[in-house]
Amino acid sequence: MSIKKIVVLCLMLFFITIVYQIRREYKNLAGQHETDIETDIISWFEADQRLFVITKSNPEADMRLDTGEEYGNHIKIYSDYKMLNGEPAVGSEPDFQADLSEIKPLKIQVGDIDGDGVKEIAVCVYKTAKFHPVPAKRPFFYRLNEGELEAVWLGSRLARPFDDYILFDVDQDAVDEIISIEALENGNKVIAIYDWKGFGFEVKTVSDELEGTVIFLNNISHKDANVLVKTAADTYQLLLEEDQIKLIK
Ligand SMILES: [Ca+2]
Ligand SMILES: [Ca+2]
Repeated sequence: MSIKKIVVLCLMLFFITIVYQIRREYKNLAGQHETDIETDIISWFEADQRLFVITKSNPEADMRLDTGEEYGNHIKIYSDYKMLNGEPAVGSEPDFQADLSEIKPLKIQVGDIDGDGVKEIAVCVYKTAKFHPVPAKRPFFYRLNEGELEAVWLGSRLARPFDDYILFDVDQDAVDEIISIEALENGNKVIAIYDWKGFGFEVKTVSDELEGTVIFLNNISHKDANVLVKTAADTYQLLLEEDQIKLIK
């Protein structure tokens, strides 16, 4: 073996050891603060050098909706975290945490829905509502106010039952819209876009019907530059042209 190869091998070993040590250090730190139970991250979103997560306090617990989606019980915000191989590793104690066990949180997103420059926290929850007494996914919005989680809008529903939604500034006015994938009674899907109107969200536009499964391919854990949607037919970039949704190959 040449000296060059040995040097390369040594460097690789050194790098692997460092990554392993950072991982272990962060895991240990998290463990020290979470009583003695490790936490599992169900959903996370990175914004403004902070990590917003939904965690499950008991990793052994099988917490799933009828849809198969996992839910958690706490939301936590960390400024001390690292990204390792595209996955977050949380460090010391969170800057903020709240117990949302009662409402089964399953997805967290962050965006500025009213354009005041301060980001709101969107949490998809699974619960019954007063005028719709069956468990369903519901879009809840919060803000942090003097260290407290304050409700902005606890929506009982969107226009139709939804599979998923993201926050994205699709019309580039520095305000994030809700973009959702919703189910029609015939089983087909539509993509709907909503604007915040100060008291709730209002439908801005709805796409043509789409057959089969529709999912978002990005904007899941951080803001991306565009919106990619996968349908049974193909993968598309979602654009808004004269308030109409266009899916471009
Ligand atoms: Ca805001
Ligand atoms: Ca916008």
